[in-house]
Amino acid sequence: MRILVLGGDGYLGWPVALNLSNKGHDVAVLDNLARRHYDQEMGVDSLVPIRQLQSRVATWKEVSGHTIVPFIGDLNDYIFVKETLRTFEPEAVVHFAEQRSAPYSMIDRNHAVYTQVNNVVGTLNLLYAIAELNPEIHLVKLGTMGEYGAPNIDIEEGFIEITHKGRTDILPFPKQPNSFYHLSKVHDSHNIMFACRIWGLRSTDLNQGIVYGQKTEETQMHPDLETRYDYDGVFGTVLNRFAVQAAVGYPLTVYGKGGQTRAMLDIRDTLACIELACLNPPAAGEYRVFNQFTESFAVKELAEWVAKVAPFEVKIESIPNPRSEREEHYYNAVTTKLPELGLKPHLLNDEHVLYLVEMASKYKNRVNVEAIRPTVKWSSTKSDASVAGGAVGE
Ligand code: NAD
Ligand code: USQ
Repeated sequence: MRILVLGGDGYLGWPVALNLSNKGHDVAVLDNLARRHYDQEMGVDSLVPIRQLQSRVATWKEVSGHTIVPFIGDLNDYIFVKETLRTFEPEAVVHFAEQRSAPYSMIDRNHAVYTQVNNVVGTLNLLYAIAELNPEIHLVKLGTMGEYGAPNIDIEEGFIEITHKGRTDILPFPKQPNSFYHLSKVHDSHNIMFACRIWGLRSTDLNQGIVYGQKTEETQMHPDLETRYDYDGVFGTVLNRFAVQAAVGYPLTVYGKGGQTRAMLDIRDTLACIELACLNPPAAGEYRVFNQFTESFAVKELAEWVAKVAPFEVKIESIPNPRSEREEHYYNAVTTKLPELGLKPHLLNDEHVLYLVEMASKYKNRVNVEAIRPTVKWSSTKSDASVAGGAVGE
């Protein structure tokens, strides 16, 4: 298939592009390199060194013989988006290209506005470009399990049958997201569902859980093919952070009680899910939702697991929660559609937790310990994150 990966310079987009290319698909990547600018804004860097996009693509050609075509530009630039689709003529577009950090979106008004404009307008541009140029294109959109929040009932896959005053309908599952970033994904979902209905587009909205890990078959083929790994208080995600904290002897930062339970998956399963979604497109006019995760864990449970398997002493510290979120709650989310399509998950085990800690230890000299502390508080409209002025792109 011809597949365009938006956000193809990022943590997930790059290894997904490599994987699809390795599987024999014709792949192009689009990215405005904003993620590299957020690093500069925050004064941090990926734990694992990464190369420039052009050099990654050149190495991939040398190592595999396959070509990945890079398009550098912004999804918010409609002419550029249309030109890219016109030039590459994809059958599927995999859309990772958004500002994806909840804390970043909560720094202050500038960062909230930037996040929502970047994400919502970028996706809207894409919907218009697909509708105008080729409505047959399958849009595979990265949403998030955080769109649902943590309701006191089971989380269904996108939709729920409701009987109200004797009448029954199947309706979108209620959304209770927990940051302006997560809200941007909800807004996207509504826009995509609407575009499918009015223009007959086809889309799969992948409500993905938190991804952990860094190595994939393809990224291990050459050091220049590595993907990024974030551990700082703004972009680092929970298990990836805990592995780095353990490696540098920083007490694991459990926010509040640590009973926050989240859906999660191994980065290798992200790759598999994306290919499964691309190979099995929905019908014209269909908007479908897959819950893309394999297991759920409470934050405290993850910290205890890291402490148990690390080959050195690890302390766990409950620190005041910088976020406004429930710290103990019911959580049971359904995921059936990706397993039905053939997903064979890599479940978390001691060996993999140990690998994460060992991988972090290998690069521990690159860790900026100052960047580990969470700096963004939900309760304040201003944070003490080290940012000067507005958000990237403003
Ligand atoms: P990332 O920040 O590493 O990658 C996103 C990429 O998109 C970056 O390279 C960035 O430069 C690019 N980008 C952002 N805005 C753009 C724009 N307007 N135009 C062009 N390019 C733009 O993030 P990631 O961790 O790889 O996540 C990718 C997607 O998956 C995001 O949409 C995120 O919400 C979703 N997701 C991620 C996780 C996770 O745990 N990392 C979990 C669930 C969902
Ligand atoms: N947490 C800690 N300690 C830490 C970091 C996080 O206790 O050091 C807690 C948070 O309070 C939260 C949970 O761990 O309850 C998850 O936080 P996270 O930063 O790992 O993940 P989140 O902010 O939800 O965002 C990440 C990605 C985002 C994606 C989302 C999937 O950054 O792009 O959409 O995971 S989901 O969580 O399903 O919404």
